Amino acid sequence: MTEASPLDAAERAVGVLGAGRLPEEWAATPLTVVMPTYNEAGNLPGMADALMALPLPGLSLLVVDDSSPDGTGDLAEDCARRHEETYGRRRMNVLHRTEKDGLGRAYAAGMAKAVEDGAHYVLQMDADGSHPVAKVAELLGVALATDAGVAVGSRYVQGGTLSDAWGAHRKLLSRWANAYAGTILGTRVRDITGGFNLWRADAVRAVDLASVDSAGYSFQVEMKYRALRCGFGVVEVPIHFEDRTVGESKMNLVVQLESVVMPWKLRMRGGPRQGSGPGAGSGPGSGPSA
Ligand SMILES: Nc1nc2c(ncn2[C@@H]2O[C@H](COP(=O)(O)OP(=O)(O)OP(=O)(O)O)[C@@H](O)[C@H]2O)c(=O)[nH]1
Ligand SMILES: [Mg+2]
Repeated sequence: MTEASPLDAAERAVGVLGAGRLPEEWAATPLTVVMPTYNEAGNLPGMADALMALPLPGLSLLVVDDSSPDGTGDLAEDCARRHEETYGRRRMNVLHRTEKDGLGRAYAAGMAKAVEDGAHYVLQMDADGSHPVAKVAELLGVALATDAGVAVGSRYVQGGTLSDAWGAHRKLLSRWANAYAGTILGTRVRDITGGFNLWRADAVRAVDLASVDSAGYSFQVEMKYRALRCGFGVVEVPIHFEDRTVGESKMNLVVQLESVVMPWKLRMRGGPRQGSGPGAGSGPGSGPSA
């Protein structure tokens, strides 16, 4: 695997981005943002508006709602209609699921549908405003410039920052969770637990979503590990991570426990071998360690 620092990759991409806009053909890349929602009525419309306003005509949004009691699913349908009127074409869709089934299952369903429907790239993004909309174009630019299978919006590469609303304890816990999973799995991805990740369609297909084990937050770790095992390049782009200001976290003890156990499960089980993916060995940035 060719090694290059994530910053090199970002710089190259920014070079191509010029004044911060992607070249026209790149901006038109079919990209689907997959956004799982559970009780995000206070956040979703603003997120959808901000995404639609990006200079990325190829971008569409797929909301995956688990029958939120606060009506997020209906609100998302209203947004989709409004945007259809504004842009003269359907740019937003909603996948309605019958019950709360975990963030991992919601992402798996949404990502599978996005690729099935023809997306060349799929972006995982939370609805709570933690992930910066302003970084979407850069992630796409970096992925296209570097041929990485996965571009991670990273809190833990140089230039990445965390919300000041996070106290020292929470910051430490997040760093520890990354070091824990990374060490057990032997990867050098700095933000392996992060949830703001851009996937190339062939990498999504290669990881085989139907067989992913994680129901909750360990989905992020399991997916990146699978991509590395398939030989895809993973590159990290620094982001600022904001704390949610509206709505409530869905983190609970069950999903936290799953995150503790999952790295051991993955390590024992192994997974698809490196070199089996079409992007094998070609990606710069943080690859699997030897
Ligand atoms: N469809 C669906 N979405 C979910 C589920 N659990 C969480 N989400 C969504 O996944 C995203 C992340 O959830 P959060 O509760 O913000 O989790 P987090 O970001 O790890 O935790 P905080 O830092 O406390 O916000 C949000 O958009 C949630 O609405 C679920 O079971 N089903
Ligand atoms: Mg959150």
